[in-house]
Amino acid sequence: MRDYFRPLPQCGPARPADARPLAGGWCWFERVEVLSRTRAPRIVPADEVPGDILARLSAPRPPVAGLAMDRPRLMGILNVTPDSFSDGGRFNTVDAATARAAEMLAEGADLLDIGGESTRPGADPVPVEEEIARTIPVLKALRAAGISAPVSLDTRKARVAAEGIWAGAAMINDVSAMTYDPEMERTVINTNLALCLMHAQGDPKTMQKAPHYRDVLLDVYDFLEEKADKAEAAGAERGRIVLDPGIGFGKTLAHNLALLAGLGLFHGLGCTLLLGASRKRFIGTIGGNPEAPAAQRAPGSIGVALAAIAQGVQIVRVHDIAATRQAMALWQAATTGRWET
Ligand code: HH2
Repeated sequence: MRDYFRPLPQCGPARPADARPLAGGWCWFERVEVLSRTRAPRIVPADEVPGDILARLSAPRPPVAGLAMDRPRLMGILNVTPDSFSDGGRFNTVDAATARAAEMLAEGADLLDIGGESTRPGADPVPVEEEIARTIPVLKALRAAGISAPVSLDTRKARVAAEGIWAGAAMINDVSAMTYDPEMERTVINTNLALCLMHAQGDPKTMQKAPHYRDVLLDVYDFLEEKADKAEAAGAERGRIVLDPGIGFGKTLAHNLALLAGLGLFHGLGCTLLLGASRKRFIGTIGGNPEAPAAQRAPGSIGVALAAIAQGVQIVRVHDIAATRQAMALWQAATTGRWET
């Protein structure tokens, strides 16, 4: 049985000379938790980690969708659907979506993620023509409006991705990690687009019916490693691949928390990391008001985003841009004791 190495991330300025950068970013580490499926965890100095894994843990990540990964980036969620769990029906005309995109960018979003198919628990798949009709006119309208910020297209379908690539998408965000549509790999690999591969157990319709793992953190790690290796073997450079543990996709509250607490582990895969926890159900549950509308989960969502950033996650996918941007600025200033404008 193999060992897994989770760096213990730190962000403060009192940094020992032999500390290593975490993914070349704002965190550093000098100790690592060694995890295994058969033995109790133990903590060791970083220089006991095998050289290839240590190199992956510390190497800077190349820019994603034209954005340098040396600071945390905010991905603004733009669901052009009638039925998304927190904002369905609000932005599903081209004008409303364009206005929302401009608003999120003005509030400090670094990139946008347009989705035309809800993947909330219990959701039905959307026919491909319908998904194209929802998303591509929005992408074109953003460009026509002179909005040049990078846009990610949240789709599991190769034909939607292909249309998005023509319309100027900078990233394809596939929550099925290219397992839903056999044509996806062929469609995206030979482009130079960023490619987000997310872990999900089961499909949206049934994924929350008794999800089960041997060890959720290690199982998700193995899954993402396999998918990243497969994409790389097919021709995608590792620097283009973005990995996401898929909070809420076939996971109980306990599974979500184990992943959130262990996020640093995934840096060992040598890719940029993305996290999407915004307004998800567990935030309402832990926040003490599970029945309140999802739009009231911004404070808890920000708590999770900051916890991810404190573990070196480079991209956080959020609905509430202005509030998250403010929280990030204050987290950074309070952690480093410096304010950089
Ligand atoms: N979550 C959702 C959709 N896409 N993509 C990534 N990479 N990671 C995520 O966690 C993720 C995602 C679900 O959230 P949302 O888009 O807000 O809702 P809906 O699926 O109902 O449209």
